Amino acid sequence: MIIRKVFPSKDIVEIQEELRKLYGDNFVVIEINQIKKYPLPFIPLFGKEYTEVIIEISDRPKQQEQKGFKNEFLEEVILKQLEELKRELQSLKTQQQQVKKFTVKVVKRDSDLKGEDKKFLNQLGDEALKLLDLLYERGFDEVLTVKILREATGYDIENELFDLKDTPYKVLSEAFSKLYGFKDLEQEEPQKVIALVGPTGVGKTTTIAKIVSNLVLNSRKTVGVISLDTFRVGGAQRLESFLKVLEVPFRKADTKKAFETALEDFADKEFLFIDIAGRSVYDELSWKEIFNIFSDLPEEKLLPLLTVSFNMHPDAVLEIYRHLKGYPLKGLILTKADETSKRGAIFTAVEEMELPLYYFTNGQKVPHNILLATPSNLAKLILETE
Ligand SMILES: Nc1nc2c(ncn2[C@@H]2O[C@H](COP(=O)(O)OP(=O)(O)OP(=O)(O)O)[C@@H](O)[C@H]2O)c(=O)[nH]1
Ligand SMILES: [Mg+2]
Repeated sequence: MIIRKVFPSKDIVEIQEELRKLYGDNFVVIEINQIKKYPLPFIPLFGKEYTEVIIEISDRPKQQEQKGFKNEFLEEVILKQLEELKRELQSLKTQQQQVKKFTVKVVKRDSDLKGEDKKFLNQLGDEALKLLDLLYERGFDEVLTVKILREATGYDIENELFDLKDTPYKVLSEAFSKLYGFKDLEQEEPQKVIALVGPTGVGKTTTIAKIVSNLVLNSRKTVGVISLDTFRVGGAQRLESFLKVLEVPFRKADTKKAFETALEDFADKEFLFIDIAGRSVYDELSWKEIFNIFSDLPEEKLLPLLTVSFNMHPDAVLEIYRHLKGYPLKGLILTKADETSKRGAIFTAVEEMELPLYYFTNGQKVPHNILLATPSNLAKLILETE
């Protein structure tokens, strides 16, 4: 006799037990189906899942092959359920690994983070997490990373997560524009005396050559350059030869008097650059001498730009800044972006100095390897892969 039974349960072992209670061992499962039942016929609403089992009941003791058939069938169903469980487990494992990977990072670098910041980091969506990884990879410290991510993300109510508001390039540009100051030298009032100051070898002279080329060749500005790098053999020679090609007037000045004469000579120039040999922060006398040369210039005329390289440790940059704090530094130039992938590290110092950014340089080629400091150029430098 073939009969059909419907069970509210989906658990096949439970169903088998029920059947066994009813028919002992004298039944064979022929078919199992998952079905849906609706309270109102023909209206497919509020359906509930049931298991339909078709069995054959026999009066005779059960034969071996029938048992085999039933077991085979059950095996197949159980295997299917196991497969599903396996898949679910696998997906849970992957999720757990991701959480672990992320937690390790946060725990490793969260020494300075407040509780609410840690909570924020643990609520980031996939795209925001990718950006978090990138910012850490670029050397941004954890406090800055949180600040940038707070600007870059919005709350997604549906998923209860903070995720990127737009593409990484756009969100980074926007975040940087809010967090740092950016200035364009060409928008400065005319006849500023621009002096690049900083440690030895960061690229001050090379950067002056790049800026001057661009001002003269692209913006058709009138420029003069004065070098205070007179005590080193050949200190000013390369710059002088380069400027000759550009037909930019150049003077060397080793005294305050010579400097003032050069200033008078260049009184008609729109931009005036001062090249200074780099020196140690500890050489205070030498810094005093330099700023003494500028002392008769009205402060609003002088634009000393601290020049440091992306590959310097932020503490080293801050040490220089603190030593020079008595002087009127007005902005920053960051050089050698091409020499490190950790281009975010220096922003710990940038944030503390609160000086606006003027230029980034990214290579030795004059005049090409220079970028105006803009939020979007900074975003490009941060997103760029080597
Ligand atoms: N990779 C790389 N090298 C640069 C960059 N800017 C300058 N340099 C190189 O850095 C070296 C030093 O450059 P300078 O311009 O002489 O540096 P400086 O700051 O004037 O040095 P001092 O006058 O000695 O204080 C040179 O070999 C430049 O070619 C840059 O953006 N990237
Ligand atoms: Mg130099």
